[in-house]
Order: sequence, then structure tokens, then C-alpha cells
Amino acid sequence: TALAVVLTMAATAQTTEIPDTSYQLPPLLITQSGKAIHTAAGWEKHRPEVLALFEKYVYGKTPAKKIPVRFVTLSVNTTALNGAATRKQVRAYFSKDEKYFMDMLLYLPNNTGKPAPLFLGLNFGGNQTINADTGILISKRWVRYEEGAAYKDHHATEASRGVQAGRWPVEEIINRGYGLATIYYGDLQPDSSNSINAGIAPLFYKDGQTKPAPGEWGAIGVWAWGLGRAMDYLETDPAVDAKRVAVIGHSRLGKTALWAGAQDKRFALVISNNSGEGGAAITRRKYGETITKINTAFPHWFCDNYKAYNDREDELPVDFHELVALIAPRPVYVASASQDLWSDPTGEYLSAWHAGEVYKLYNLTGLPGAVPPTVNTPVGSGSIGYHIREGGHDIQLYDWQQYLDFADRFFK
Ligand code: GTR
Repeated sequence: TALAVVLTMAATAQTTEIPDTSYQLPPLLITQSGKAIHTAAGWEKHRPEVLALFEKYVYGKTPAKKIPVRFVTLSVNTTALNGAATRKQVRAYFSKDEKYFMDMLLYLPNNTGKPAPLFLGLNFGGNQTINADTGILISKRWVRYEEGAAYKDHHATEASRGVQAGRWPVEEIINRGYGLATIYYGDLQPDSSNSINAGIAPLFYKDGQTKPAPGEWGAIGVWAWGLGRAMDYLETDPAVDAKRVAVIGHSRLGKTALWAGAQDKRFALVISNNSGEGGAAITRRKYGETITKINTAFPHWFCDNYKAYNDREDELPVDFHELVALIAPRPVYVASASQDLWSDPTGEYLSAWHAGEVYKLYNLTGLPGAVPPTVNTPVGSGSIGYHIREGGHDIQLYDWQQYLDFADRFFK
């Protein structure tokens, strides 16, 4: 029996057109063999089936092969941010020849007397973009950005220091008692089409393989893998409380945070900021960005099987409320922005709301109802949080303040 979910949405302030809200979602609480799920144990049994569908049809499967990773601390500064934090830079080598590596930048609060809970997220422009701190190594990698003083010929200049500091309120995070760890996503794979062999994926190829199979990972999978390796490091650092790590990401990196959190239960909390299509948003709404649009503009993000669902959203074996549900019973936060219609704020909300069905099995509370809240009014007093911020596609101090408050409820 398919569960028909037909929603009548109240008109929301941020929508400029009436969204199509009649669609049939794959039911959350029915197994592949058609049995209804009534308990948390039942969901746990079904969960691998859902994960496998996302692997096969959406993000592609992450290779099972484990490669040895060597962590080398490049620098430690105990008086960073005017003495409030310790800054560490740690390189993770993925190959003996040291050709493959990623650089992690960490800020950890000083003088708290205990291992710090921490936010971990990838960044778009190189670690040096997150703060003007001149001790941060400038990434030598290719970046998408080309114009302006900060980037020349797709490579960062000295002027790129701190250019994305507005997205990374490090001082606020440290003041609240949290650490922050970040990695440039281009260390794992450049964000451009036909880039798979310029990233770490070839380390996993079988003899003679030249690209991932249609059900194997794309860039989002590769980036998520990097977050997993960062977690491996965090588990070894005594200054970090690895049981209290929140994985966070904005936009394409919000999709990545959700996928990392779905695959790896070590992430105790997951935050999706404006992740949109292929992230939190319900794809069957066909509102804003669609599967065709995303696969055309970014053919390297998802696995090749996903392309079969161009203009066939209703046939996709999953929808993205199931991605959010894969985080259960761990807390999850989804956020939208009022002018970011491309990411379908209503679809992001609905996905988080639907996922509550699974949280309920654990006696946990999700979002209050099918109608999204008004701008700048965070909702969700239980394990699922949501807000829609006034403004455009971005991650800002307001968003972080909500994430810090949400994290406090579980980590403090
Ligand atoms: C857009 C893309 C979105 C979102 C965004 C971003 O161009 O269509 O899916 O990922 O980029 O990452 O900022």
C-alpha cells in the first residue's frame, strides 16, 4: 500500500508562485517487502535498505575499501584569536607518495578544561577564506572562483584571507565553547565536471578502472568521505570530544553534510543549511531546482544512475525526507532562506517534518506540523530543528546562532 501524502499548504510569505504540493512520497514506514514499520527496531532493520537506495540511485556507493591515512600536524598555535583558541593545522595523507592529501584547520577553545564539542564542515574557497588569521595556510588548489583580487586563474591569492569570514563566525563559536574544524572541499575533488580523476577517487579503482561505475560515488560522495576521514582524526585528538561532533554544510556542502551524516553514525548532529535539491528538499515537488537542472549544471555531483531520473522525479525510488530520516535518532537541523526559492524552502521544511515519523518511533519529537514557520522564527523543540532566515542563499551569523542554541540542547 502506498501512502498518499497530499498536502494543502498554507500560502507562505516567501513563495512567489503557488507550489505544486500534490505528490506521492515513497512511504517512510513501509519496508521494501511491503511490511508496515511500527517500532524503532523495525526501522533499524529497514534503514540499510533506504541507505542502499540512496547509494544506488542518488549519490553512488562509497567504496568499502579502507585506505591507510596518515595524519601529520603541520602547526599548532595556542594563542590564536587573541588567545581565545588554539589553532591547529593537520594534514591527512591518503597515499604513501604524499600526492593525495587534505588539510584540516581546527580552532579549539582554550581554558575550558575539557575536550571540546565541535562543528565540522567543508569550505568553498580554501581554509584561509574562513578567517583573516594570517597563520592559516593558503590553499594551492584549483578553485571555482576566477574573478577578483582573491583568486587569480582559479587559484587563491593572499587577498583571499578571510573573504568568507561572514560564513564562519569562529569567534562566536569559540566563545560558546565549541571548536571548529574545516577542510577545503577541493582537497578531495575539484568542483568541476569531469573532475573525478583529479580527486581522490582513483585511489579506490580496481585494476583497469578509469571511472566510477554508474552506482559508485560522485563528487558529493567523495566530499562526504573526506568528512569521515576528518572524523577519524578527531577521534584521536584529546582536545576534541568526538562524541559531540556536529557535521555542517551550506548548499552543495549541505547536501554533502546530510550524506555524510546518513552514512556515518559517528556524527552526533547534522546541519543542512540551504541544501536544496539533492539535499533536504523534496524532489517530487519539482519546485526551484530539479533533477534535470542539477544533473545538467553539475553532472559530477551525483552517481550516473541519478541521471536516469531527469524529469522522472516521481519514479525515483526515494525522496529526500528519507535522507533526513536516516539521521534518526540523532538530532538534525534543516535551514532555509526566504529569498532562496531555488532551494525550495517549503520542500526543505516538509522533508524535515516528514522525517519526524521516524523520530517518533524512538519517542522523539519532530517538527510541529505541515505548515512552515514565518521568517526568523526557529521551530522544533525536539530532535528536529528548522528555521527560515530572512534573506538570500547563504550561511550567516543568524543561522549559526540557531545551530549553536540547538547544539547546546544536546551537547551541553
Ligand atoms: C547552485 C546549485 C545548488 C546549490 C548551490 C550552492 O548553483 O544549483 O544546488 O548547491 O549552487 O552550492 O551554492
